[in-house]
Amino acid sequence: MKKSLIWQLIAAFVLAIVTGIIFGDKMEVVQPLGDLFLRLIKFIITPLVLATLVVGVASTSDVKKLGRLGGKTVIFYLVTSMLAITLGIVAGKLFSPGSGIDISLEGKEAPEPTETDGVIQTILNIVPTNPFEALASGNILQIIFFALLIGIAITLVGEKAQPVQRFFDGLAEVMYKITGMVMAIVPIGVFGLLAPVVGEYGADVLLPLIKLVLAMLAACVIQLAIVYALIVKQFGKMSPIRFFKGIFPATAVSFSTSSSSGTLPVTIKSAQENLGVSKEVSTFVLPLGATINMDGTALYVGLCSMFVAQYFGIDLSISQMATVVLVGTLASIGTAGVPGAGLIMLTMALSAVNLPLQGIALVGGIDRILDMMRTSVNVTGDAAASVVVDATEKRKLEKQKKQKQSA
Ligand code: DAS
Repeated sequence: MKKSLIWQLIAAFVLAIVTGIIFGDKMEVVQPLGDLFLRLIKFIITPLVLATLVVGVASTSDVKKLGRLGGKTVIFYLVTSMLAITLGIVAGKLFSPGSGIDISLEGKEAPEPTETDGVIQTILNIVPTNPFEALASGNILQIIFFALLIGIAITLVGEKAQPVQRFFDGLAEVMYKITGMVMAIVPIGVFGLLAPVVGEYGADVLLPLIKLVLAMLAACVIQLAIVYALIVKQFGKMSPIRFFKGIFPATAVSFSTSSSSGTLPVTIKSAQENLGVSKEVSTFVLPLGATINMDGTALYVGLCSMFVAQYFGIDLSISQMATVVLVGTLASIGTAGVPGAGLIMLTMALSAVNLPLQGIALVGGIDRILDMMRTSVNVTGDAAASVVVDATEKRKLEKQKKQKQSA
């Protein structure tokens, strides 16, 4: 990645914050720049994920290796999500953001109770009944399922399927090229998305809930600067500085768009070009992560469950907190990486422990700000997973090579 892109992104952030503070909600005039950028990266997602994953799987031609890749990835995601939700609960205990706040719920409607699909239904939902509908609706989990089967079938069919593999090879290269073209306007997109948000959410909106915002910020920083830094260093054998610098474009785009799925093209390109993650690993781990791995959201669900309980003067028992951890982790698997997804997961968690759903109305007013923070953690967590899985695969290959040489 060009060094200039980092500086252009920092400049875009600073300009967005300064102009947002000075001009307030007048900054909505630049919203079309952000919307154009968002449409451009969303346009890339489906063909990029489908083509690159088919090529990745077909080139692996080792179903056992695919199973190993999938197993490592899912275990990584479940462990970091449960860590994150526990961190959120601890932050809620330490900061007590819901105690003593002066906000009235007069006239605020409670949303309808929402329940998780349950483990079986969540897994069944991964199988598309119509793959073309999955492509049209951008259902990433179903696209991944479809791409995996195509890739495996290409390998099993062999020679006759070569034209199909060449088609997806070509499509993958074309989509990488288009992603590179769109990456050139990332700073403009970040500015167009961020400035109107800064202008809209002034101090008057944030101050009443400042303890919650600060608790969320502190917990996100811990998840990023301690959990992920330790993980990439220990298991990814990568310097945390190199990791955070390399993934910065994706962290910046996810912060501005509040969409893990929307950021996916930038995450894939940053992981490959800046972190050296192989195409085979990045095109499998990252699309999967954009949908089922939401550490930031899990952290937010844990923290806000504590916030709501404190606001209503309810003491959550250990078993209720355990329920929040389990429901939050399960809900994150079935929830798409789009803006506001976390609010749905929070509704599920509050329903599961019978906390008043009016609590959603309390945090809904600043959800966009909290969403920006949790989505950045979601995407950075996905990238950390790709670094670790890639490093362990490379170490395994090295070991196999040495064994062959010594044999
Ligand atoms: N915005 C979601 C995402 O894209 C996260 C959330 O809403 O919690 O990951």
